[in-house]
Amino acid sequence: RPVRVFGVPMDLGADRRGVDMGPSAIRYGGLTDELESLGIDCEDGGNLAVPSPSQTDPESGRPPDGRAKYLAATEEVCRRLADEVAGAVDDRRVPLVLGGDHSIAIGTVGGVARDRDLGVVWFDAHGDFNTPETTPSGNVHGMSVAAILGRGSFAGSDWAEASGVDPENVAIVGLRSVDDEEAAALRESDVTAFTMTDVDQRGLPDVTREAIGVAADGTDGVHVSLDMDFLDPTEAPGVGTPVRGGASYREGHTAMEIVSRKLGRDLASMEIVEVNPILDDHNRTAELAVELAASGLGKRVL
Ligand code: DIR
Ligand code: MN
Ligand code: MN
Ligand code: MN
Repeated sequence: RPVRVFGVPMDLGADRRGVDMGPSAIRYGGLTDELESLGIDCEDGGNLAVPSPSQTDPESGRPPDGRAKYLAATEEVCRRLADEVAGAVDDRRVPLVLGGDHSIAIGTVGGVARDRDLGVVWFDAHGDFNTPETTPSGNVHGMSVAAILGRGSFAGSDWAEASGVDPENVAIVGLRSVDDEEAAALRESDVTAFTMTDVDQRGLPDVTREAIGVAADGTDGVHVSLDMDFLDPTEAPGVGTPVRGGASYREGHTAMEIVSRKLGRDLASMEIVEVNPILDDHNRTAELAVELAASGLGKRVL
């Protein structure tokens, strides 16, 4: 199926500057050529305009009882991203969104879920399940799953909760760094969470298949959100918040190959985020992102 790529040079949702260069690094890593070589019609929808931190007030949009830096600016970008992504879906193209920090998932999911019941598989070292009330950092990239599900002060916000995604159709894979209150919230929620301990014990293929099953059950499509810190920092050093003990190079490919084989046409959209070229070893992490996008979109060895 044809793809439309969007870059979202967003770094308002994270502490380490530089993740705004992720879309350029991934394009420079050869994304379009790689996908075209698979016979995929790949159109570049360009980059969305994102204000820089110095242009915006970090306190603007802050909820009364919580903390969430740059929330007003993040909301504004996510609304525009949702419109762009919905436009791609209308044109029967699979949106492939390049980050930027993970806050952009709120916009991607908002757009893809507009005309359907969407499930989500979230590959990440982190839960991204904080709310403005529980966040230790104030960074929105650590809140995107909570925002999509309308938790805490995201409840009732038409930009962050409009997806209608059911927590029972959300699965997170790769967890190894979760804040205390965030962990308690995840445990009591209907979200399915697989830690690296689950991966150690059951193996990544088994866990990934179950995660996809959860997201696909009763929905009309699945969004795959890949935070590059899902991978071990030895393979993906260019991320803002690396955590030891992540997926290996082969496990990354295995996860994406299973996404492609098991979901097929039910893959509604894909997103690759948190590539930070400033922290990278040459362009290694972006090049790996390109490889994983190709595997997720159907590349086979034979
Ligand atoms: C941390 C880090 N849990 C926070 N989150 C990250 O700031 O809420 N998510 N890095 O990708
Ligand atoms: Mn994340
Ligand atoms: Mn449903
Ligand atoms: Mn992460």
